[in-house]
Amino acid sequence: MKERLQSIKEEALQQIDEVKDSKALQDLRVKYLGKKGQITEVLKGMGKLSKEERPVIGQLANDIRDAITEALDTKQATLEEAALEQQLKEETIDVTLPGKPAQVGGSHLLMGVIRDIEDLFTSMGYEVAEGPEVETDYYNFEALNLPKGHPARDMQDSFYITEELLMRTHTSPVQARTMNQHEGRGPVKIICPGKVYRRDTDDATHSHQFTQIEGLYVDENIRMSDLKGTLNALAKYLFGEDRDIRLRPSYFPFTEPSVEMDISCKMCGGEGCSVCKQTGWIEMLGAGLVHPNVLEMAGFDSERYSGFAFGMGPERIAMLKHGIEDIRHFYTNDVRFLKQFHRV
Ligand code: 2NL
Repeated sequence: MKERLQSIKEEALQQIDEVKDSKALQDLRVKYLGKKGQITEVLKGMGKLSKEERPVIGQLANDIRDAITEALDTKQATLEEAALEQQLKEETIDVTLPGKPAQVGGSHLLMGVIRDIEDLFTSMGYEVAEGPEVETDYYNFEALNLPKGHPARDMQDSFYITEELLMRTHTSPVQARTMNQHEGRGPVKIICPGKVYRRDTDDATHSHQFTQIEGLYVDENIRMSDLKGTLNALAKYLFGEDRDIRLRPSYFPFTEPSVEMDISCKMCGGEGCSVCKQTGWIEMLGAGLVHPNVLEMAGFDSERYSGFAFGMGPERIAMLKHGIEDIRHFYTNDVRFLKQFHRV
């Protein structure tokens, strides 16, 4: 029995030494130490031994099992280390290779124009006001002196949701709502940027969805000269100190009198070119003094209060500033277009 155990030990150590992978090593562990392993088989025959021999053989069997266990463990550690070494070698990263640049997004050109205009007006004490894009007929039309049947309602073909609800056609309803909240007390000094919707067929100069910024200043003694000074500051801020403005009479249902503002053409210095269509002036926005009906409907005493309002299209501003010739560029979102105007 002694010899049998010794030869098991020698054979096991030999095989463990020769093993090349952990799967084979695991098989050897089962072969020698498992429930049906060779050592166990030998120990089963212990019953036939004499009383004196039993502890000696038992001790030997234990020692041999310990020796085999240790050999197995040592080998396993060696194999694992080699595997790790191999993996590290294969997965070495060349940190000197150039990286793949991450595509970083930026804010949209229109958001840049809107933020710039917000910055100017907040610096002059205005607050930014926002409101719903799905609007009631009342705030979108009625409260702005556009009663049912008014021809200007046809001028702005709208997306109706129900008889009473529609996608707002301008940001003016935000101003009407804000005036209402003031309960007849001035000043109201706000700027309202946002998306608006019209039932137009998209082409180079029309989009069924576009943006607008409107401004409103209601207080005692607000006059045309306040409007003109404000618009002059806006034009110079957006297009440069060397620009002049002029106001032409116009018509809007919610203002009286109404004006349109032109900005002097820089391309030709007033000589006349294709940008200004030979006039030396470029149309930029519409404005006027708030119609007394609009003030009264919003709860303001039109004998005591007056105000000015103006509205402009950020798309138009951006097109003039950057020579963009098709409004659809703002909404087709071709990155080659967008990237040219990325700001942080
Ligand atoms: C344009 C012209 C304009 C207004 C908008 C306004 C709002 C209230 C009262 C009176 Cl609550 N007026 N807004 C006034 C004049 C012109 O927009 O051509 N926008 C692109």
